[in-house]
Amino acid sequence: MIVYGSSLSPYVRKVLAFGAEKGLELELQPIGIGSNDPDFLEASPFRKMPGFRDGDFAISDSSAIVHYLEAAHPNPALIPADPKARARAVWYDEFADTILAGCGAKMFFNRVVAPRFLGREGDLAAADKAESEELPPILDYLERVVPEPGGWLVGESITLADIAVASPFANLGHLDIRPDQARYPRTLAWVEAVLARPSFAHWIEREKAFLEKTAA
Ligand SMILES: N[C@@H](CCC(=O)N[C@@H](CS)C(=O)NCC(=O)O)C(=O)O
Repeated sequence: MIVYGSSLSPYVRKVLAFGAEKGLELELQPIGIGSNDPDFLEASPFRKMPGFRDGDFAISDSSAIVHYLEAAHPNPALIPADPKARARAVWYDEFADTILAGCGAKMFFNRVVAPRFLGREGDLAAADKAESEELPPILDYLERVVPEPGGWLVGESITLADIAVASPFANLGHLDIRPDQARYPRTLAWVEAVLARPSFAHWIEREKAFLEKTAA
């Protein structure tokens, strides 16, 4: 199975970590923003990463991809079957993809992607505003819902909820932004625990090396 994109995208990283937690072999085919690669375009007609291919089946959108993987490879289950637990996992995935990653993108895109990879200035005022105004209420919310150390967002084991919500924190980490220990102790402990799992750590180490190599 092929994932098209870069693991620097929180959506791509989410799919790669989800696959790794299932013990699946997903091959990352590097694709940059705006790529015209025909195989990527077949999977992702609007050029959003990740694209995905399993033989002659191609699709895009990280959530569509993880639901496909869950249905095709049910064990270990990463999307709960219980109706309420499933709804909560889907909520956290949606929260992560829109609210959290949307806020994180304003920082990561404007401070890293635009100047370093697209050769243009980022909107640093928008990045600063996202950090000072948008991020705190998101972290306040997470601090209320994140479990005691050793726990998971939904149920008794890791699920899509943990994977989706933790993924954008890797981008914040690349910007040296971490939840404040005094104000967000549960969130910090939970983020660090999820991102330290081999399913994430493998990719985050590679990203760090790449970012160091491409630093001005
Ligand atoms: N809802 C999509 C979002 C994908 C997305 O926006 N990916 C960004 C990278 S983080 C992208 O490809 N942007 C390039 C563009 O918009 O042209 C998903 O979950 O996969």
